[in-house]
Amino acid sequence: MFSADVCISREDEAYIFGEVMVTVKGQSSQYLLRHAALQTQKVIMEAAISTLVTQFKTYAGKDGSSSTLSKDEFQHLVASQLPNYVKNASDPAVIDQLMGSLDENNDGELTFSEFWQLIGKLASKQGGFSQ
Ligand SMILES: [Ca+2]
Ligand SMILES: [Ca+2]
Repeated sequence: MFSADVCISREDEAYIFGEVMVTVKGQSSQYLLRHAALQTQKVIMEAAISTLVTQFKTYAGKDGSSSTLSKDEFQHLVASQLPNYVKNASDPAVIDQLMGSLDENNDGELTFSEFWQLIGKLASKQGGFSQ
C-alpha cells in the first residue's frame, strides 16, 4: 500500500515549498518539497523563443547579410533543425517553393519576421490548429 500526504508551507513566484510524507507498506518517509511553480511554463516558453532567435542568427550569419537567411542558409537551417517537420529539405525544388512562400518582398533573403511565418505554420500544424 502506498499513500502520500503533501503539506504546502510556503510558495512564492518561482517555487512551492512544503513537505511530503510518503508511506509505503507502513513505513513512512518525510521529504522536503521544493517544486517549481507555474513560472516553469513561462520559462520553458522563453527558452524556446531564445532558441529560435539564436538558431536563426547562427544560420543567418554564414554568408551575406548576418541578419537574413540566404537560400543556402535557409536550406541548411531547415535540413538540420526541422528534419521531421519539413520533409525533403534536400530537394532544391522544395526549398525554392517554401522560400518563395515566405519571402514577402521577393529579395531572395528571409528576414526573421519572414522566417517566423514558417514557425507559425509548423506550430499550428503540430498543434492541430486550423490555419
Ligand atoms: Ca545571411
Ligand atoms: Ca525577403
